[in-house]
Amino acid sequence: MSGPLDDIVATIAETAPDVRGGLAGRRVYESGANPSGETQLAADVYADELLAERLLGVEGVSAYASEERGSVRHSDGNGDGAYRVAVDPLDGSSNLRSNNAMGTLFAVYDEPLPAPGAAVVASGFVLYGPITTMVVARDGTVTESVVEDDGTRRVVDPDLTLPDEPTVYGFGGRVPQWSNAFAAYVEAVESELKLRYGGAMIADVNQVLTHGGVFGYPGLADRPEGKLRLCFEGHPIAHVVESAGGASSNGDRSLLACTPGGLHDRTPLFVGDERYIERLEAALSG
Ligand code: P6P
Repeated sequence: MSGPLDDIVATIAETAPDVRGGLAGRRVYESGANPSGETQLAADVYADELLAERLLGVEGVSAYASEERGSVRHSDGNGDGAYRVAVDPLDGSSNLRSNNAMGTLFAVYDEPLPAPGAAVVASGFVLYGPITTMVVARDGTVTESVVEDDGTRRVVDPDLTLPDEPTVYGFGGRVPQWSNAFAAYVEAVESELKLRYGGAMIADVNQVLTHGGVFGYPGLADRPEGKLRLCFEGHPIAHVVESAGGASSNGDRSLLACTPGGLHDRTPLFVGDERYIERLEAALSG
């Protein structure tokens, strides 16, 4: 007997082949921009529309929000559903033109959006890499599956946990815009780990989940809040990584302890090995 959370996850998995199948013909930019002022690819809009329609049709879902939309869309039929889904339909879509990995990222909340991180009850992502995989975090456990062409899932890791031995790191933003404290932290990290940065958070964090290490996109001199959105990137990826035994931070505390003022608020974002997150917070606290 499946419940609403199972149905939400299944709907995203079943939509993944349609999203992936629609990428090739949608590498062109739309005339508009998303609420964060970023240019939109036709693929961004296509994935968002597919996911909105299908997720709002799930019994128990009362609202859908996405990085591509200015406001929350409420369902008609089941407006009193317990669950609200926040989605980054195509995280890293700028990688489409260079044919590099990207993904769909989601968080399910049991409070109205924008909600505190503590209201996240499930999270995960679909990674469109050489194969399509799906990672889901629920009830403290992270499951990794291969998503087949028909949208069914084949579990490949029923209990995905961050490797004890960290190996890789990846940090976004232009180096001249990093704070001196962050630059000093990175100088130590780069003497210990290997650089893996590909411009799509989901793919980069999946490297961390696979090989151990740390990923981040810091606050910058010209953008103190950083680039990534708390609702659509911070909360879901923090919920996944913390559920896998890692840690997250905005530089000061867990991203799941953060509450956005607005739906598209940005945040500095760090996830990965607890020891590297602790060192980061110490480095930035000075
Ligand atoms: P930059 C993709 O646009 C994204 O939102 C994240 O997926 C990714 O980590 C970051 O921005 C990449 O930003 O500045 O390296 O292009």
